Amino acid sequence: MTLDAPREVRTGRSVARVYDYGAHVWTWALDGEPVLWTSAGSFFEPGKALRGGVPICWPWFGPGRSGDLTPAHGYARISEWTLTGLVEGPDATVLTYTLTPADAPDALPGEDWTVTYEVSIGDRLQLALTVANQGATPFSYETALHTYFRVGDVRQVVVGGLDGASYLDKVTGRPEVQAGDVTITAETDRVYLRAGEVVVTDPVLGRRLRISTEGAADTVVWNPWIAKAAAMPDFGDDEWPGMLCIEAGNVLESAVTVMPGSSETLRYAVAVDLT
Ligand code: TA6
Repeated sequence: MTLDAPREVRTGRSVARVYDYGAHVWTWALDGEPVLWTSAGSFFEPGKALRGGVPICWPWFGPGRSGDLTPAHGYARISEWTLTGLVEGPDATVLTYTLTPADAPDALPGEDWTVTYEVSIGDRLQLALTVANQGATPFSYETALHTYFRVGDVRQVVVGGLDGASYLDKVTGRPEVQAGDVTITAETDRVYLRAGEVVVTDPVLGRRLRISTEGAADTVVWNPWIAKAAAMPDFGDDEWPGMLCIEAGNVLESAVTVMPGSSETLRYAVAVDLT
């Protein structure tokens, strides 16, 4: 079994491919230059996550707050979403996807929610994930837009915007405080308790990625480095220098609770400046 082909979206300077599976933005290129990273070893099978692009982590992150939930990062990224809208505008094409408990076998009985995901493809990539609770009881979840960026050499990249932010270092398990810009010199897996504008400066590709968010409390920075990359079957051993994840969402203590009749939205936007 393989996946249905992704939708290709072309607008002005942008070309993107989006799978209905996982409502997964797989590629986005600007002026022919890929902005997102994808692994040459990615799986393309129902039930398995795609390795790269923008996986949607929902309704939990990693193994969840209990530490024992599967599938990793929740079931949204391995569920078939329904395309409910496609609007081609002069500057951007907007795809709208929905997911309901009927689409998600792992949803718990009695849950009554609708997840709506708007993907705007243009000179910027703009994502909005809205969770509406139509049920009679509050609904809590974690979420993150787990964006994989293509970089020239992760060892030369500088990530600004997190100076002074507290973070959980998932490699050591220790809480830390960021001093200055973030550079990548080893396996890096950090949940920063800050979200806002983060700027990734890539001297090799000669560009800056400006990431802005709304409705997020956390920023996750991840590069598996050598050993972790080699341990993942869907990640090439030599691919780790070419990628960096800058994720935004609400994870761990920042999990979201949506009251009955309410909704919450996570927004994530990327702009690219040439340096
Ligand atoms: O966001 C970072 C992280 O939680 C890492 O700990 C690593 O597990 C990564 O996500 C990839 O997770 P995945 O389930 O896609 O292999």
